[in-house]
Amino acid sequence: MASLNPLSTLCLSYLLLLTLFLSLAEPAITSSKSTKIGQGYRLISIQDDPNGAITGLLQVKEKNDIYGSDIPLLRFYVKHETESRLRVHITDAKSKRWEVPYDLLPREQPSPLKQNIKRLKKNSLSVSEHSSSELVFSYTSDPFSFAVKRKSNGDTLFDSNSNESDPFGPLVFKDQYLEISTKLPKDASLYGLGENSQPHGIKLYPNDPYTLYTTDVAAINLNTDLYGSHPVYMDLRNHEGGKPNAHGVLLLNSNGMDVFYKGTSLTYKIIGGVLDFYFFAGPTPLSVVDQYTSFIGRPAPMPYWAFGFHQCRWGYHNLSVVEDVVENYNKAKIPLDVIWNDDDHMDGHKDFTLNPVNYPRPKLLNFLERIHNIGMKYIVIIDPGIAVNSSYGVYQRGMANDVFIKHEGEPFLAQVWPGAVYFPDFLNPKTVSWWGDEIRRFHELVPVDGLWIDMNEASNFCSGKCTIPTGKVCPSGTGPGWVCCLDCKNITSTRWDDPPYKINASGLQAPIGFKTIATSAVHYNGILEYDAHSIYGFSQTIATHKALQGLQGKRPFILTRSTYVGSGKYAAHWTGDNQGTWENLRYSISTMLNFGIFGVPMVGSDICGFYPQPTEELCNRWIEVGAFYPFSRDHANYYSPRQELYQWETVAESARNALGMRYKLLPYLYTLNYEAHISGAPIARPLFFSFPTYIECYSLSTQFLLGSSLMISPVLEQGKTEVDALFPPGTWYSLFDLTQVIVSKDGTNVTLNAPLHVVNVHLYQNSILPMQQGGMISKDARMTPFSLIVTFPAGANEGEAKGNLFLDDDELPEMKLGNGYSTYIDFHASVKEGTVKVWSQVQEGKFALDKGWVIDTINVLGLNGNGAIGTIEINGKPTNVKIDTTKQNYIHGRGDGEKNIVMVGMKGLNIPVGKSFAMTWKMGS
Ligand code: MIG
Repeated sequence: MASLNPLSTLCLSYLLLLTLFLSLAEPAITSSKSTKIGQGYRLISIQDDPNGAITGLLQVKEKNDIYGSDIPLLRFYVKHETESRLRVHITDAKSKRWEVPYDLLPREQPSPLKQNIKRLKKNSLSVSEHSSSELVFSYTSDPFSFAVKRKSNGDTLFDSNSNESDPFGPLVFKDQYLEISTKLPKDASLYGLGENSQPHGIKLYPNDPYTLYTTDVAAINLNTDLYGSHPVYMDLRNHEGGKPNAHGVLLLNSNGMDVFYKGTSLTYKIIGGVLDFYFFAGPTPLSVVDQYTSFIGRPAPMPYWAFGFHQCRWGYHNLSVVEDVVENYNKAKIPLDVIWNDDDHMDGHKDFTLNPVNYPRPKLLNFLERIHNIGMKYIVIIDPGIAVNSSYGVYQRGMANDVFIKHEGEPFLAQVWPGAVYFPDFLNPKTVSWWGDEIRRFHELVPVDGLWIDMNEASNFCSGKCTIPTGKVCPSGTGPGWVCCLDCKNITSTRWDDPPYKINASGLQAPIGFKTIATSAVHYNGILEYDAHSIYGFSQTIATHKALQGLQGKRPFILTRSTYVGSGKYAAHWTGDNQGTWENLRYSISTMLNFGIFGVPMVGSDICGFYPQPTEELCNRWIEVGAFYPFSRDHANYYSPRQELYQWETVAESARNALGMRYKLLPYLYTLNYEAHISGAPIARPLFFSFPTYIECYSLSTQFLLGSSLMISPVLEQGKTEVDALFPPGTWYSLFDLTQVIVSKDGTNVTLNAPLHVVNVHLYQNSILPMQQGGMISKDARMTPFSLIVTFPAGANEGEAKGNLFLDDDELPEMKLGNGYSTYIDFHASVKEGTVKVWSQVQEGKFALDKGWVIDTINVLGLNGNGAIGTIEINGKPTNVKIDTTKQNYIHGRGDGEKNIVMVGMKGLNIPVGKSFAMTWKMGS
């Protein structure tokens, strides 16, 4: 134990405290075992609703008092909101219940509850007949249940009907306990339900707990509720002989919940709100995220530099250290776009302040001017807790505007780094204005380029009702600051603090107010923290976005720890306090891929781990993975030794390789951001997004794709210099060495060489990948000439390839075509009987022409031949550019059927990116 670092000791004490707390608490009523709680409801009427929906009334069959008494009459409302989206909303028929606020997540309102409820006896409406929809709704009346089927193949996607033999019961609807289940076929692969570290990988694992409740639990983060809440899953099925089908299911509810996935069923147990289901028809994984994000909000456009590399750490004690870090990156020739400050720049850990000694403003401004001049950016952290300190302007103005969350009429008192704090209530419009004003003031003090919002689950070092102890000053700061020093009493007297059903909070059925805002605290308009807890970070993200957008007139960059359904429209996310272990390196892939499905594609984990200190080898391997995270940032804990990439010579070399490649891929990454923004397509994707029929990749969590065709197969284990990678059927080309070819006939595993500095990246056939020449900073890399890699199936007589490129002025708030500051290009290529064609179709080329961008190099891979080629014509004219034909080598798949293949490379082309071109030539034989 002596070797424990201070933070793990603190975390350990957190655990001990929690265990102690729990052993004193009442034994929990329920376990994870499913029990049938009641007899369910009976349908007593059903009718068409004027707006195209149908509504019905449900009457409870038999009341009981388990977890409170049943709501006697429910109203259900079903509507095909679009051809691919079906909504099923169930609530109390007589009174309004809590729902995710319609202004935070804009959507249709179900028709209002009727004052005079008529009990129609009509019972035979068939709502399934919405002619064009792929989703068919049906129900049973007694007990009430509903099902959703796929019209084209009759597949049942969701079915809440329970039989004697099912491990779940019928619908339960009480004020503080809602339960509903669905049957699932054995071969359904489910993804989503986070945020959760998912030790078993991306595919949901039967009987693993999935508890959704935003929580800061760094130390025990396996299979527990983490920082975000995303009650949505994608279900991918490939019934034997059939085609693969994917659909999505969102239960839009912000209350704490346990979701039990048992392989052939899934049960939600929720402690409040309503049942508001949205079914997304798919049928491909990409169309599911498209339909999902068209509903919850499309992913935010990111500025170009956000795809550069970021360096951060907690414990850059003064500005010279920060300057030194920037300098050392430069010396080590490792690219760096953004330098970050954790709370070290603050005065007494107070938001929006500067420490006058360690971060004197004139010096900081001078530093910022220097880095801004070369295109680098600067971001700092903000926590939601506002120091209770009468001489602190932010606090004074907050009090004057009455912006804080209340408890028994007084601002709710908590403790975070600055000591005693109050939490702003971002559901209050006055708070949103005040917050915007504080951000504006801060921006005048320090011209930051983005904001990092942390601790917004919300995290609190204390629990319960607290007061400031008299005659004692709470320590502020990183060490003892962690321990609660307020005088606090547990609150157990209300049904909000001590609800009848205990979700598996923190993995330990912890009280839901443990180390956060008491759930009996009150927001604007009487909204209870009990209901709004998991949207705290979301509401802060929206307020912060509004402030930055209004302020700079630029595209905001926000990094948030806590997320909810829809956060991706405003912000990027990092996966919080991970550990510097090989397991955590692996988990980072699953979490990243999940967030793509959640509509938050700009995501990454702390590279090399937050704590404890990584080994040198691990840090090498981590940058090889992290260089391909959509959001790529090295970050470390206060108590960790320094872990910037230049700290070890071997890591620096791996970083130059991997980040060097990232910086060449920036135009591709940025185009993927555009795709995400217009269609929800994740930037980093599980392989099944591109290979939905290839069942072998359904649970693959050790490799991933960037876009549709670039596959990363990293080393994730200690001591390994090879990696056993899965290659879905087709031809794959090594991006680091274009002559290395893998032909995977029906899908195969290939053992790849992966010495310490090597990460394997492969480009799939039929692709055109736009790249540039890289550099030390994205601003410079962005102005270098372009190159295209065109890939055909190896040696095919006939083949096609496609790719695209989006370019724009990345400072503009919107990312779109048609504003005069953007260009979009479709690249095409074909080969047929020895004739090769490569061409582009440019939309709105002016922007690219004005920038002077040119294509310098084109490499066409996988062509059948021995090396001789005919004259290359560009736009009908012969060209005399330098042409190389290079023999390509099969490292897998060479066999009788394989032909000799070559790569044709052209250099010095000088083709304007902004103008459509066409080139053609014949392969010799
Ligand atoms: O309780 O600001 O996840 O990235 O370095 C720790 C200090 C508070 C948690 C964040 C971490 C950050 C740290 N913060």
